[in-house]
Amino acid sequence: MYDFVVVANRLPVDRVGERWQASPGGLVAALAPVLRARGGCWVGWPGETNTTLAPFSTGGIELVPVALDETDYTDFYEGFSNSTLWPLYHDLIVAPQYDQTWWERYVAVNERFALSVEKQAAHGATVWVQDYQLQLVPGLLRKRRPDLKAGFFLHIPFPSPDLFRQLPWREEILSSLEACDLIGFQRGTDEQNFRGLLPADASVRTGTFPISIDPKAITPGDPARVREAVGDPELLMLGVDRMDYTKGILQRLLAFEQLLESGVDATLIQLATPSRERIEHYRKTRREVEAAVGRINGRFGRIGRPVIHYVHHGVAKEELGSFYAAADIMLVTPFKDGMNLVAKEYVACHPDGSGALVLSEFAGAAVELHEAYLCNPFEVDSIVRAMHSAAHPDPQRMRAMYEWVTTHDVDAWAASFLEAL
Ligand code: ADQ
Repeated sequence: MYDFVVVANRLPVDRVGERWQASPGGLVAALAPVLRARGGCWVGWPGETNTTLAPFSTGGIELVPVALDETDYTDFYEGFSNSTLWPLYHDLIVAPQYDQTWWERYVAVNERFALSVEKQAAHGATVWVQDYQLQLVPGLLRKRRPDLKAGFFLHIPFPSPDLFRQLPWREEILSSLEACDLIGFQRGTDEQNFRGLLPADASVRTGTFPISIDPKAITPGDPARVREAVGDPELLMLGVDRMDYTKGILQRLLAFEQLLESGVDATLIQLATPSRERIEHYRKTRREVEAAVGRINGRFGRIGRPVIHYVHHGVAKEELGSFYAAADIMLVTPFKDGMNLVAKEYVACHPDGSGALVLSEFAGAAVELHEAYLCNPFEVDSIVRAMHSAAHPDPQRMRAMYEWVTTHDVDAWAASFLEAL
């Protein structure tokens, strides 16, 4: 039995051959010390369907796997989580689908997670539930284990009340979240949107806790090698994203194309990790991005000198630092984003005031990183204007952001949430 339980859709592990290896990430980095100090465990899905595993430990963290079968994956994960909630909470960039069967699976899988937590949690334990896939867990725990203290953190945006009210199962989700001792949001706007759905005298505690990165885990590496590999360009721009329609990758490419049309000599590296590839909207996003990359390279590239270097697979964290450090301009242009850690990782790789960040007003990170070159990703011209400004950056702006990111790291984030809880 544990006094502290973190529950998230995913366990922080990946299978490497026959073994399970801790997968690096800010959340684990922040929570591992807390889990160790408080004798805690992490409940989650190991990332493979039809895999039933006994609890095990890796990297000094106790892990409790929850099994998902193929139907759970399609209806709970791809369906309700990523084709209903994800687009709804990102302000309908694509239309959410409302499907009773998916909802029923979402309920069933949330019950399975809650049951696993109940088994692991000691009397009076603190449970920290992560993200939109598990919004029913707090309500289930409150009913069956009123002794537990439950916190919930939403990593993605919370939509305006009018959008949220579209959801056929809005009452169920709201009443579960209201059972929390504390709900954390990325931005004040998310918190206000949520509170807008509650009666004025509602007693549930909410707060704003912008997530951050572990600056020690991302280091500049070898930027010269990256620049050399792409032909030592005059101006090097970079995009790093999951291939997701929320990230505004196509708009960014169109802005880059416009910049080249205006005679600016620049090269772009776009790293895109494959994501949710069985969902049609994600496949469409990929097709559009790849068509644009091909077209723009066809128009402006020369043999051996493409203007866009595009990679559609994950890049190791150790290597990512070299790309960040090499880039003169980082392009972060999501239509909507809870926070966007890529923006903060880029800043962390520029301690000397070099570089410039073009950042969407609609990323949670814009609240803290207001020294970035802000743009409206729905207006391609706005991205182009920000690119032009960022081509002649004021080093004070990057220094100010570096100072902020390194003093407001993910440890501080976890500590502030847990203290408030
Ligand atoms: P994501 O939507 O996944 O996260 P983000 O915050 O940018 O977005 O985190 C992505 C992470 O994956 C970063 O640490 C980045 O380094 C890594 N990554 C992205 N592309 C990569 C690539 N091509 N190769 C290798 N690594 C790559 C969700 C929300 C965000 C919120 C986070 C954390 O959507 O808004 O900031 O959770 O709360």
